[in-house]
Amino acid sequence: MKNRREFIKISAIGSAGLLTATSCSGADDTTLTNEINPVITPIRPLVISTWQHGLAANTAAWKILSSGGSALDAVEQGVRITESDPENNSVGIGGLPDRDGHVTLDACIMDHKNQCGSVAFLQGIENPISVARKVMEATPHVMLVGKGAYRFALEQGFKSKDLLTEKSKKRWQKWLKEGKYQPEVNRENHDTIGMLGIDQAGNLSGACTTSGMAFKMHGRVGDSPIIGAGLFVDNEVGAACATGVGESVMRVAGSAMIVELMRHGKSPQKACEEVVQRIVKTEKNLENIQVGFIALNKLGEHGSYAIRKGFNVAIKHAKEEALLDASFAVF
Ligand code: SD4
Repeated sequence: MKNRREFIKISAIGSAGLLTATSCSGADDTTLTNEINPVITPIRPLVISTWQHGLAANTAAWKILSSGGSALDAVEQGVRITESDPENNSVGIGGLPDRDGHVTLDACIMDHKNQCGSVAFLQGIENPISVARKVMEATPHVMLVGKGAYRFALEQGFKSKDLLTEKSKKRWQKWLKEGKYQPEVNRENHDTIGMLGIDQAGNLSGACTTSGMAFKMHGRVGDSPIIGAGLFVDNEVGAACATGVGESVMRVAGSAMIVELMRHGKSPQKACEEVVQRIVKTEKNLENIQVGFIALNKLGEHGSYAIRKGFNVAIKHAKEEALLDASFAVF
């Protein structure tokens, strides 16, 4: 596994070969400018996603991106892999339940035309990201929640399924004995998948999907389905998404803020750092909180940053496939 310093080194060497990379991928040779390189050729297509499970999700997304498909299709198909993995206990089937034993899912998706769709507090549907996409494409709304979202999913042909696996049920039963029925703020138990992609045409999209904080209060919804908090895409500028304690992300409108900072000239890395620092400055309960962000701009430049050690990011483009350790604000 490469650490960030090694990766930065590779990126710097790699920038000399970008023209080759883009012509291999069939992308056009549009040039854009940024603060470091006066003229650079965008790296695309490219996909970046949160945590180790992002590697498998990126592989699915890459199949679409590398054959000229859209970033929107890529991010949807990518995160579906994680949603459908019963061994992952933070997303889709196998997700840890709330304190009453219900698996409740949150997801959102956003494309390059500023269109977005979201579902929250959805139960019994394995792939909430695809329901979110249907909300975006087949309704005049952005967000459906709870029973309304479930009914809509069934109407759209999604199948109902029990999402509580034996493994997750056992962990919940153990928590009931030890957790005193108190929802826990935590720094470990959150591995949402957020994915950002840029396609050969230079269009950005993003997706974010989670079962939320383990053993949360029934009815609790985090940042992940909230456009602007868990995810934001602006095709003129870039895209960002979040993982970790959703309450902390929502309080700073995290992903929208990162995109705005990029609009005003910050690199994806600097923009992630600034928003994490805002959380660090204002959160009272910092020792129990982990938050990580990833960001991508129109040049294919990306960044990631977390409150504390342990957050990692999966990246894939024509020249590289890697899992990178994100840098962080506090130990
Ligand atoms: C939430 N942000 O529900 C989600 C949890 C998460 O990585 O990101 N896990 O607060």
